[in-house]
Amino acid sequence: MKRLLNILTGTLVLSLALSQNLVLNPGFENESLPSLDNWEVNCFAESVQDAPAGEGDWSLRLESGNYQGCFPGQATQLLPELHYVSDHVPVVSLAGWIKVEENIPLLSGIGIGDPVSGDLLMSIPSDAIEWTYVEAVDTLLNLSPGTGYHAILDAGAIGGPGVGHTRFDGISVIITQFFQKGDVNADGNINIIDIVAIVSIILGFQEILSPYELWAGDVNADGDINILDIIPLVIGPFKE
Ligand SMILES: [Ca+2]
Ligand SMILES: [Ca+2]
Ligand SMILES: [Ca+2]
Repeated sequence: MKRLLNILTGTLVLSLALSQNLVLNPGFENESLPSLDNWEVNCFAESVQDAPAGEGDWSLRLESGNYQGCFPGQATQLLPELHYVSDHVPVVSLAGWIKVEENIPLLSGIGIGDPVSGDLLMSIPSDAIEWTYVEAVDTLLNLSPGTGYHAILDAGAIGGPGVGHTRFDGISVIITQFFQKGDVNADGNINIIDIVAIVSIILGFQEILSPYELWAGDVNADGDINILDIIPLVIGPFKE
């Protein structure tokens, strides 16, 4: 019963972060006034009176990085709800509007990652010179313990004396669902079908495994899929 309660509590905590935008001040405005609240800016940024349809009045205007000057040209925001959990992975939708002011290939984009190391979990490049909505969905299998993940808006970079600018608006990071260790077929349940799938992996019937199957089948997270991964599934949910 205690285990069942733990599972229920865990599910409750996880569901609090589901389906809501984890980004604060996603539209760079507050009651129709410009605002850069909640965003950390590395070089130069301002809120300007320009926005795509349905995104209010203001957007973020971010200066590109310059290899000889300020670099990188980024605005970042820590997403505390997005962190490593040993037995779950989140499916994340990242989206937003982007517009590059000058017709220069800056390699602008939005992403999720660690600004300290520069590692990105996912990213969407865009150098469109008209407001363009970009979106990507990914299962984040590579979250690391102790790393703080940020939404990263990147105005790209430029060499020499020039400068570029990229505008951003309506940024969203939404956890659409979680997958659990053991749920090898990713149907939201852990049952006999998953156990059969892990057995067939152990017996070598399935030679090519997706990164998700490798993660979900390694229930005890020791880097290998073997008989030890079946035991927690058999003595866990089925004994309640
Ligand atoms: Ca806006
Ligand atoms: Ca399943
Ligand atoms: Ca294992």
